[in-house]
Amino acid sequence: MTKKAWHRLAIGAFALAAGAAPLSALFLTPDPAVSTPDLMSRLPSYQKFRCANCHVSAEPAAGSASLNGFGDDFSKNQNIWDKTLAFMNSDGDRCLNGFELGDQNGDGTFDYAGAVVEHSNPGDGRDCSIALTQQTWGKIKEVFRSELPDYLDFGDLFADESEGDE
Ligand SMILES: [Ca+2]
Ligand SMILES: [Ca+2]
Repeated sequence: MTKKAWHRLAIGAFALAAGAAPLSALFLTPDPAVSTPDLMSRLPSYQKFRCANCHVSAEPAAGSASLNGFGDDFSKNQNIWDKTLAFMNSDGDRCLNGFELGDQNGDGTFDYAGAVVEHSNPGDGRDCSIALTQQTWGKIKEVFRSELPDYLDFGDLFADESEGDE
């Protein structure tokens, strides 16, 4: 090979390397927008809120991929969904993460029959509503009344509300 050919080859190799560098950086950089689908699929359910289960933004990009409380806890838990994470309440509402994602014991299996969909968002403290209306509460008390063992006094159980009932 002539000196000129070597020179051309060197330039070609350099150009190739320079062109490939940004491409490899794209795959090697831990870009949340790239890794999110894989991480998301580790949750027991994610169809409804998708990215918003873990991210502040529903459409996170490189510059706006901040994690919400649940995303933070998930990350601290090595991105593993388990019992520890299921029993935490990352967003501080009235529901544990496991309840919100439909896997209360954190074994990775969705607890309910039918569509595998989140009950609510584990990273949004405003959305977990247990539909406990006055009517539902009445039903619960009815069940307790009928199931109450003899040694328990119903009045003790609902002491704060018994004034109006009697
Ligand atoms: Ca919660
Ligand atoms: Ca929530």
